[in-house]
Amino acid sequence: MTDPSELHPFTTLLDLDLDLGALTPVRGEVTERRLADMRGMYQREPADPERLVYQVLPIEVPATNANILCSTTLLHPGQVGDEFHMTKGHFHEVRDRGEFYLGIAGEGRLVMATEDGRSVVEPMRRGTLNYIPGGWAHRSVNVGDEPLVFLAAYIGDAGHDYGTIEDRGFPVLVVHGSGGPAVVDNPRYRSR
Ligand code: S6P
Ligand code: ZN
Repeated sequence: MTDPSELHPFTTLLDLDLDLGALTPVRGEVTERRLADMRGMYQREPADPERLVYQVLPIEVPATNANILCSTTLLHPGQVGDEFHMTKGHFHEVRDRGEFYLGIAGEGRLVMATEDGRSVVEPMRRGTLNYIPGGWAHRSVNVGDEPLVFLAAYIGDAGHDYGTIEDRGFPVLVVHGSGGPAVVDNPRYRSR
């Protein structure tokens, strides 16, 4: 096993522009997700697949249990039909690995679900700390007009299982209702 002390300590200043929701600097490769990367995840097929939905800006350290992995996500505002912009969502490949999100800007909802179909929806905004226990899939949804920005931290070897969500979906959706954001059952959810 590598000696964890070989990784040099560092400080990353999250220089936040509250108007743009932009964060700098980035340590590592930015992941961009467009509607085309999320085929079949929204109820309605989008007309503009090239639309940028979110970026994940990592603070890269080796993905081992000696480390806590961190990233910020910048989820742009918008809708596809009634559904607000959202992340793909995933279980951790190593199911029992936990995570937390610290809200930095914007207004969102964190949709969480277990494999046996239980679901919980929690608020996200500047200053919220969402704790995601192991075994709970998680997806962020931007229900506001500004970018939703949050910092994620999780156990190094967690890994990402996107396939289960691609196959089954989440039990609930967050949609634009007449009285604001509403949580509704997902008609296409495949329970086990
Ligand atoms: C990683 C953590 C986040 C997400 C990011 C994008 O465990 O939950 O950094 O990766 O918010 O979501 P997704 O579902 O596309 O990975
Ligand atoms: Zn995660």
